Amino acid sequence: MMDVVGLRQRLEGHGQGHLMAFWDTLTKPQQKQLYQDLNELNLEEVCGFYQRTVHSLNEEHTKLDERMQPIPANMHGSVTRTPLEKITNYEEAGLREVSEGGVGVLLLAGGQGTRLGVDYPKGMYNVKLPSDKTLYQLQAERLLRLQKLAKDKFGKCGDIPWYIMTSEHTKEPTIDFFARNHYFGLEKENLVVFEQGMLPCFTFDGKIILEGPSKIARAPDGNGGLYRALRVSHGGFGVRGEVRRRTCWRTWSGGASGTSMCTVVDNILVKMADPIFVGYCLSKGADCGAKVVEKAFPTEAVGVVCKVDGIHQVVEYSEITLKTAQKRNPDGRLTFSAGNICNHYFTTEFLKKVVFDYETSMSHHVAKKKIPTVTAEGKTVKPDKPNGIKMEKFVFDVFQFSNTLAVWEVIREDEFAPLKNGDGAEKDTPTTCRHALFSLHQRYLLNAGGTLLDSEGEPLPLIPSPAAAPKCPTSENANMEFNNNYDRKELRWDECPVVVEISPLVSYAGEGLDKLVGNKKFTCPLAINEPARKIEV
Ligand code: UD2
Repeated sequence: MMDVVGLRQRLEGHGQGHLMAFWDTLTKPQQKQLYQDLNELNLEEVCGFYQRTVHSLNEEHTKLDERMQPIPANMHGSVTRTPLEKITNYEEAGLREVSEGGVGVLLLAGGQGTRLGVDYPKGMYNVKLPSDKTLYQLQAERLLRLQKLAKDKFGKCGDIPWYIMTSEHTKEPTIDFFARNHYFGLEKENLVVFEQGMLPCFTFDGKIILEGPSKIARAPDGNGGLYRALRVSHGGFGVRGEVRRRTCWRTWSGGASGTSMCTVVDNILVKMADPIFVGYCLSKGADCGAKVVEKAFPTEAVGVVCKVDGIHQVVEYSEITLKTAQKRNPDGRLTFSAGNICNHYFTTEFLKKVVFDYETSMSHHVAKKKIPTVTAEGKTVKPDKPNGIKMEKFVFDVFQFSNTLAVWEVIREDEFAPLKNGDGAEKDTPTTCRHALFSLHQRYLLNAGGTLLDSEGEPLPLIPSPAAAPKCPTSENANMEFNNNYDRKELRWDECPVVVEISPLVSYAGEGLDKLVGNKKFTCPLAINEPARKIEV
C-alpha cells in the first residue's frame, strides 16, 4: 500500500514537494516507481549533505599558499632517486606480502565515462591493441602474473582479491563480462563486484532535480563513495563477508596485517598491486600511501599531495597562487611536485577505521553540472549551462586521517597513461594510451637486449611516449626547452611505427624477457603473447 499523503508531507517538510508535481499524470507503474524511489530516499541525510556542502559554492575561496608544506623528504621516495638494490628489496617485501595473501586491490570503476562517450563500463574498453585486450583483461592478467611471481619467489600462492566498485548502471554488465570471459583466468571467488551509492542532484537553491516526470536526477557519490560502499553494499552488510579466507580481509574482522591497493580503472599502464609500492610503504611503516608522478610544469592541472596546517591533503592547482606553484627547491625541482595519480595504499587497519569511524565526517565536494531537467510540460531537456550540482566525495580525502603517509614517485611514462577522452581530443585518448603502452613495451624489449628493426632493416629509435610529454601552455617559459626537445625527436608518437605488445601473462614489468628477446631482432607489429582468447564485449 502506498502512503502517498504521508510521502507528500515528508517531502514538503524538507522543501521537496515539487517532486510529486506530475503525480496525477503518471501511469500506475510510473507512480509505483517514483513512490519507491522517493520512499527509499533518506531525505534527512541528503538534504543535510546539501546544506553542509553548498555554502562552499558561494564562499570566497582563500588560497592555501601560506598553510602548505611539502611532504617531508624522508617520506617522499622516488624510483629515480633510489638505488636499484633498495628497489629490489622493496619489491621482494611486496612479493612476500602477496605470497602471504596480504594484498588486495580496490578498483574505482564507478565513474560514468561521460568524456569517453561509452555507455558500457570503462574497464570493458578496448583501445585496439593487437591482442584486442580490454582494460579489465590487462588488469586481470597483471594480477595473475604477480601471483605467479610471488609464488615462484616464496613458494606460497597468495591470491590477490580484487574488489571492483561499480555504479548501479555498470555492476551487472561488469559481472556479466567477467563471467563470459571466465574471469580471465582468475579464481571466481577472488573477484567481488560491488556498487557505490548514488545521490540526488540539486538545483543551486536546494531543490532535488526531477529528470523526468517520474524520475529524480541522480549521480554516483564520487570515488570517495568507496568507503561507504565497503560498509553498506551487499544489502547493508558491506563486502567484509566476501572472500573470507583471504588474509587481508580476515583482518577486516580483527587479525594480522594486510594492505589494500586502491586505483583507477582507466590508467592503461596501471601496475596492479605494485609490489615495489607495497614494499616501500611497508618499509616506511605507513598507514596510507600515495603513488605520484613529478608534476611536468608548474601549472599542470593535477592535484599535489602535500600538508596543509600539518594535515595530509591533495591540493588542486586552482587552490594555490602561481607563485607557490612555481616555487622551487635549491636543487631546482618544484617544491610542490607530487602529482596525484589516484593510486593509493592503505593498511587494512587504516581502511577499517576510515570505513567504520571516519567516513561519515568526510565532506562532499560540489561540482556544478548541466543536469537534464523536466520542463513544466513534462519533457526532459539538457541545459546548455550548469543548472545544478552533483555532490561527490574524493577517495584521497582520507589522507587527512593518516598519521604516517608515504609518497612514492614513479616515472610517468612507465606508469601513467589515463583514458579519459574519445579520439580526436588533445590528450588521454585511446590512441595516446595505445602508444604509451607500445612505448613502454619497446623499452622493456630494448632493456632485455632485443632490437626492433624498421622495414629497411635499420634499428628503430626509441619513440617518446605521449605520457612523457604532457602539453604545456606556450606561455610557460620554464618548460619551453622540454617541449622543444620533444619536437626535435626524430619521430613523434602519433606517427609511431612502433607496435610492441607484451602480454602481462609473459611479463609484469619487463622481467623475464631476456630469455625470450635477448640478442634477437624483431620487426613490428610485434606481439609477445599467449594464445589469443575470444573476448566478448
Ligand atoms: C582523478 C583524481 C585526480 C587525478 C586523476 C588521475 C580524484 C577525485 N581525482 O581525477 O586527482 O589523480 O584521477 O587520473 O580522485 N570514479 C568512481 N566513482 C565516481 C567517480 C569516479 O569510481 O563516482 C572512478 C572512475 O571510474 C575512475 C576514477 O574514479 O576510475 C577517477 O575518476 P575521474 O575520472 O572522475 O577523476 P579524474 O580523472 O578527474
